[in-house]
Amino acid sequence: DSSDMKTVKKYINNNYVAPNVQYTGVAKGKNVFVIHLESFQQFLIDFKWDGQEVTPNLNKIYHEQNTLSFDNFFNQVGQGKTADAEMMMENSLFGLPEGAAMVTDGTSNTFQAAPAILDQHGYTTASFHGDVPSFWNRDNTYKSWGYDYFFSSNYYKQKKSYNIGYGMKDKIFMKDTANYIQKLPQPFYSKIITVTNHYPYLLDKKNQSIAKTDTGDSTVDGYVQTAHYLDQSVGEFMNWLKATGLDKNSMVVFYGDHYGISGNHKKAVAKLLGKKKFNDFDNAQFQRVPFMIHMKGIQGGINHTYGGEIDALPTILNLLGVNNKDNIQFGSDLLAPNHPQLVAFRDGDFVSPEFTKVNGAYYYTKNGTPAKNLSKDQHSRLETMSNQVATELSLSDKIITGDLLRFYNPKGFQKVNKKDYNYSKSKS
Ligand code: GP9
Ligand code: MN
Repeated sequence: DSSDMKTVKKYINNNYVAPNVQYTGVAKGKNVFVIHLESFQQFLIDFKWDGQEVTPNLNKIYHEQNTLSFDNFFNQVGQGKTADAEMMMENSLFGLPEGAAMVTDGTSNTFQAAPAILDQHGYTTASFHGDVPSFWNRDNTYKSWGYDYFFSSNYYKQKKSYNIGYGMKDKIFMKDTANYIQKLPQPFYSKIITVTNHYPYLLDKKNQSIAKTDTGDSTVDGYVQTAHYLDQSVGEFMNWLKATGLDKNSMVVFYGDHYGISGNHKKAVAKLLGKKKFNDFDNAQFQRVPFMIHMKGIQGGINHTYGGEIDALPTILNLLGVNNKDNIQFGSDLLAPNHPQLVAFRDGDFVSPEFTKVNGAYYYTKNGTPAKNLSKDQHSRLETMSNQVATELSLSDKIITGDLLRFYNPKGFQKVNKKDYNYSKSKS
């Protein structure tokens, strides 16, 4: 009830981390592209196979001076996979311990999500995805999040040859999406959800331009091929952005939503990475995904701060000059000097620069050796971190399962009225 909301608010206030003021508003009024790189892991960046870079376009963006890149950014999803990533990226709330919150609570709950927040700042908001609108209950959840538009499969030219694996081929999807984007009033906030680099990593012959890997694990070996294709679609999209001049007044955010290769393929991964072993600790470190913010004139570089998807929204809002002090968000600005470098996994494990918790056991993050003979101080720090992770997960769960945001009215925020939104394509 509303007293639970008070408890949450108190916790959020007490743990508020002020953002980096040097970056406040550097992207004020810019268009925003959030490009969802399906199943894309950080290890693919600069990875070579068959004498080729697997993702040359993303590598280039990663290393550019006008890109803020993060190399210790983790996915924090649970069973909800993509849906959990979307929940964290746009609400700074965790997914649930089981199921997908977008499905179980997306329709009825009150949210204070990125689209609704940016709407108050004059933004038009749109999400793009080539799959059916009902997948992950997006067609209902996006209304609760305040998306003005949701362009899903009905809005795209459909042909059998346009699809592979899970849905539309990224290159075709991106091209059609660009046409819609050109018609959006500016400034806009747009989310573009790719899908070709999704298990089982299928690609038609014509689009294959790098060889499969040779681990012998058929679940793994197609991964570089679809990642390479996704990268090409990103390259084409960036060229389009330049050609239209939109690159001059836009900020482009890239993120990987979750792993592409699960912990069930340790042998193959070891071979892929040229390592002797790959254990559960290594798999926890393997949960790094890209997070890159690309914009003309931004002071970029590769930032080593530990963080994750929960931190994306506070980081983006600060760049846009939007104050989030009154919002209920569990992450904080990744550029903040005091950013707490504690990355919660959905099961209560965590990663931090010093310690990693895997299956309840502690390791040194640097070398993966078990953390034994700890000092009193180290011990108490581990306990504090474990408690903090547990507290934040459970408070976030309370918000979602108790629909607590309906009791909370942040200053200047206008409640979303779901009835104002309709994503069905009118048949003409
Ligand atoms: C489908 C897509 C896949 O619409 O977003 O979701 P995932 O299986 O990665 O959670
Ligand atoms: Mn996904």
